[in-house]
Amino acid sequence: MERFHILVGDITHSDAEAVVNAANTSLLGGSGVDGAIHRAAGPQLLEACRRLNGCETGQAKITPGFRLKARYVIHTPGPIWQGGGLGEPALLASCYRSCLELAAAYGIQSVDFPSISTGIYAYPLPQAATVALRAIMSFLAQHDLPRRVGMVCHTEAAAAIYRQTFNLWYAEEKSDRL
Ligand code: AR6
Repeated sequence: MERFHILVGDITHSDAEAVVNAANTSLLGGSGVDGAIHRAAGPQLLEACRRLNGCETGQAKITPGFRLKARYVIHTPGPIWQGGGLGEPALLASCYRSCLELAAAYGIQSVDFPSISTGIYAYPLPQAATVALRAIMSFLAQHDLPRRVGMVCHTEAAAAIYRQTFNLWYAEEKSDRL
C-alpha cells in the first residue's frame, strides 16, 4: 500500500484519523479551510482552540475533531508569503513536520493535509508543493507513523501541480521505498 496520496476534495469530508487545519496564530478560526473545518466540526472546536493560547507559525497543536469524521484536528499556522526571503520555506516545512510529529506522538494512523499557506497567505503553489512534498516524504522515510498521509487539494488545478511536483522528485523513490 502506498503511504502517500494526492486527491481532490473537501478536507472536511476526509475519513483520515486526523485532518490538518491551515490556521492562523490565534487559532480562533478564520476563512478558507479554517472556516470550513470550524463550521463542520461545530462550536466545540472553537472552545477547545481557545484553551490552546494560540500557536506560533510553523508549530502545531491538536484538538478533538468533534462533529468531523476525523477524530483529531491538528492546527498549524503557515507563513504569510512575503517574497520568500523571510524564512517562508523553512516555516512551511516546519508546519508539515510539526503536524506529522504530533500525529506520530498520538499514534495516529492517517493524516490528511490541505495545501497550507497557498490560499489567503498567498504562498505560490509550485514552491509550496515542493516544500510540502519534501517535508512529508522525508518524514515518512524516517517514521512508521502515520501509516498514510494525504494531500487534499481543493481544486483539480492544485492537485495537478502537486502531482507534477511529486512525479518530478519522487516517482522513482516511491516505487523503491514506499
Ligand atoms: N478543503 C480542502 N482545501 C481547502 C478547503 C477545503 N474545504 N477550503 C480551502 N482549501 P487557506 P492559508 C484550500 O486560505 O493560505 C484563514 O483565514 C485553498 O484552496 O484556507 O494557509 C486562516 O485563519 C488553499 O489551496 O489557508 C488564516 O488566517 C488551501 O486550502 C489564513 O486563512 C489553503 O488556503 C490561512 O491562509
